[in-house]
Amino acid sequence: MTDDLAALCHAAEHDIATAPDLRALEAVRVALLGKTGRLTARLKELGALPPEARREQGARVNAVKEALTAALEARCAALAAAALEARLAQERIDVSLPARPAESGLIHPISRAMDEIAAIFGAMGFTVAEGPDIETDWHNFGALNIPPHHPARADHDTFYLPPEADGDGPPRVLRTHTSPVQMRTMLAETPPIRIIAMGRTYRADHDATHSPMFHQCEGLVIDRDITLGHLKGCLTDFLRAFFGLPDLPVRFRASYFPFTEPSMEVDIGWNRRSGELGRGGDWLEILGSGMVHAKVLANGGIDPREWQGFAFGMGIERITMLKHGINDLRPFFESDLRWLRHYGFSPMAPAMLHEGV
Ligand code: 2U9
Repeated sequence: MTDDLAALCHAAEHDIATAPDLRALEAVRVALLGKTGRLTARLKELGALPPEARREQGARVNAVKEALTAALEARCAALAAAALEARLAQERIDVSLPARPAESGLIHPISRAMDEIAAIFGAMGFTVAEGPDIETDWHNFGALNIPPHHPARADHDTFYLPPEADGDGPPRVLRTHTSPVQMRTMLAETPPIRIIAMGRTYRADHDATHSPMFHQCEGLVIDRDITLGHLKGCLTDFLRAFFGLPDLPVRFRASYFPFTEPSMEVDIGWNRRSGELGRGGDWLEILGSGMVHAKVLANGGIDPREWQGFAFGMGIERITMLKHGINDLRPFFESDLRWLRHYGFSPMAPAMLHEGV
């Protein structure tokens, strides 16, 4: 019996010492000390022995149990430490590796153009003004010298909105240009005023060169003794900075807008055949401008005998397409990731004047 117990202890110590991993060690533990384990069986046998023999044999079996439990614990700790070592060796991190480039979105070319426009006019002392997309008919048309049956209304293909729930509010439209933002600024502030207004505008027009939602940038300068010379210098500087061509030819041509008098359309030099901007011998219309009409100043609460100003307006899609050689308007708003990855701009390289926009 004693030899038998010694043999069991010896064999168990061998099994514990040679268990290759934690799973094998657990199997050894269960085979010894589990419900039907070999040592558990010895402990159960003690009950059948006479008291004297039970005390003696009990002490022996318990000593073996303690020794084996300690051996199991020691082997378990050693195997766990070895497993951790192996994992650490395998999962070692090389902190000297360069960082993986983070997945990043890109800036839409329209947003980029608006950032560039704000940077250029910002350097000339303009601030950016904003206003609502849903406008009153008066702010969008009436105040700008476009009364209800004026022919200019026909060009705007306006989205008219149903009256508000109580039916008492003013007639409303989706703004057809950003001009109401300038009108609101005139009403809210006193001159001198030097602002640009950029954002979404809406016209019920949809084909290869027109989108029902597009973006405009307009500007307004009001001060004492502002002349056509200021207008010409400001827009020439802007166009040369935006297109990155310091000698870009710029031409001013008489035109008509209800809100400016006199009015001028602005052309830039390009080559009609190659599409290249610059001294190409041809002219391309790019924006509209003029001295703010005296009636429009008065509608904005500004005395035209004391203050003068100029205003201008341009389509942002159009100047963006020209700058980057994009020949189709439609993909601007189709959210096609292939197009966006091609024409998008890194958010890590914001539009800054000192780097050249
Ligand atoms: C106020 C006074 C005057 C804004 C102006 C234009 C000329 C113009 C068009 C260019 C292309 C719109 O996107 S487009 O179709 N705009 O030609 N806009 S002057 O004049 C204003 C605006 C507000 C209070």
